Amino acid sequence: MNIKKFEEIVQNRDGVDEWSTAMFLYTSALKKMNMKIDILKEEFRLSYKYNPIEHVASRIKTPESIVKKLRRHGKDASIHTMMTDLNDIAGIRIICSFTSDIYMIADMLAAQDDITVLSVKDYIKNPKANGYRSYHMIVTLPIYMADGTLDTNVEIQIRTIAMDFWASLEHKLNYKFEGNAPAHMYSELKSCAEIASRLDERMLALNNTIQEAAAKQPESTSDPSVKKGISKLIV
Ligand code: 0O2
Repeated sequence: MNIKKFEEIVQNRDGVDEWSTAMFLYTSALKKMNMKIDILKEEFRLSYKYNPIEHVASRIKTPESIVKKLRRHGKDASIHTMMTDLNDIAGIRIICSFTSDIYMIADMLAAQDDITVLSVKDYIKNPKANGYRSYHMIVTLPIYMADGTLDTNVEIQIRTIAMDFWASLEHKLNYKFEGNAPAHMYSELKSCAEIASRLDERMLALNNTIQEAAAKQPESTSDPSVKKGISKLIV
């Protein structure tokens, strides 16, 4: 984010405050990202009869969470530091079926002309000590306003259903115990992370076997009368 340009734009607008303009930018960036993901999903459905994306969730970080994170980083709570120091004010989470889908989606988004990848954290290849796995990208994309263009950051988290299941429970545990849960709960969670990782590997291997078997089968085994009915419907 070009903070000087942002501040200039706000100054030139009578009666519009910094916070509303910042939120407008982040909300617009999320709308653009959601649209891009929707288009990818549609294209997959149309061209490959396959949907690598199970679901998508997006959110704007709450003011409380912004202040807490700035404090954690030893920064003062201001709109200026929020915009220069935090990359996840706008966040989008993409849940995929298989680990291979994660890398495919990440590559497809990174290849889009108006998306610039600022950083990547691959917690799948390098899981966190607590067992957290997910693929994180900080990207920036242009938001065209009436009086200028501002590149706006979005954090994209891409993970499988199993990784998401685990992360939700871990988040719940830390929220409930404010980071001080009994040790046995953390070790149980770590063990669950390993099971989730094995599950992802086995589901991917099984899916690959199914795909290979399907590729060897004759094109369709469906009932000829059903096929005839379909061809009547779709001319
Ligand atoms: P929220 O409430 O989800 O927005 P940081 O290390 O957090 O100071 P950075 O660089 O943003 O700074 O960290 P990172 O590792 O890229 O993590 C960013 C986000 O990933 C977090 O945002 C979480 O959403 C998620 N995340 C990272 N580690 C874990 C984890 O161990 N467990 C779970 N459940 N989620 C994790 P916030 O701001 O922490 O929280």
